[in-house]
Amino acid sequence: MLELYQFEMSHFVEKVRLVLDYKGLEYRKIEVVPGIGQLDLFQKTGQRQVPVLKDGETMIADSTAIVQYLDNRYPDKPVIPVEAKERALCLLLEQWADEVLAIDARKGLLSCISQNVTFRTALLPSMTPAPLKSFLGGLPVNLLSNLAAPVGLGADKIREALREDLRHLSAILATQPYLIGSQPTAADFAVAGVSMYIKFPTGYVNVPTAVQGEGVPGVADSPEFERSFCLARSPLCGLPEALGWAGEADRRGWRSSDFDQY
Ligand SMILES: N[C@@H](CCC(=O)N[C@@H](CS)C(=O)NCC(=O)O)C(=O)O
Repeated sequence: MLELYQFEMSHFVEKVRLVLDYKGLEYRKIEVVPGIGQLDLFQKTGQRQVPVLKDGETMIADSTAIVQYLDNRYPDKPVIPVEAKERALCLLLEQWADEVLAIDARKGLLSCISQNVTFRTALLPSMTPAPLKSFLGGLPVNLLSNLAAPVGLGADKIREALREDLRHLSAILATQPYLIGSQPTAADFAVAGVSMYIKFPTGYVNVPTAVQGEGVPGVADSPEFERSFCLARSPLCGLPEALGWAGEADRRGWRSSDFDQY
């Protein structure tokens, strides 16, 4: 069986899980212990980041390389278009998702962590000692925000960058169910995966209950993005029944009202 070396909360891992689920491939998740587990990964692959996919004797690092490997090795339900223009658009959007949206989303999460006690404590690893948890929870918001601002983590700037990202996605999705057209592609899975940090889904992966449905203020809770955000974050949900994905949509907490338009 395929093995996915992962961190449950990694948004690049999420991109790969979505593709594996969409293709209906069985896989076993192997949770990597930060630090020591990454040394093991380094010995196996020459790099220390997740995701890494193991297929028999083959090990592939990097979410984009993994998605390409999966499409070549398991061509049913392809996610990278064959037609030249669609393929180019798909790969460009995937790259934008990985290198722009993912960074904005990560900054958004950091700004939530610095501003919100619930985020700060809920996202700490479960084995974090209680005294450290309460120390971090008690740090004043102003102090953390001031520390974050010089490295481009000002909450207003991040919120505006994310809103702009979502507006671009909404404009594309206003006239078609998926980013490249009528079928989901690697671009949709990349956007869906990496935007996990903008708004944490409900009933989905092992997200702590305290942050489920929560996210970057002014983005995750904005009525303006209620619908576009759902499409941007979870493009797969566009036509779950047609894709035989009704059960998957339930598991992931997507509401049927999200799909009314289709
Ligand atoms: N370009 C890589 C990025 C992977 C990445 O940034 N992984 C993070 C988790 S989201 C990681 O392993 N961080 C641990 C580290 O850098 O030591 C991909 O697309 O897979």
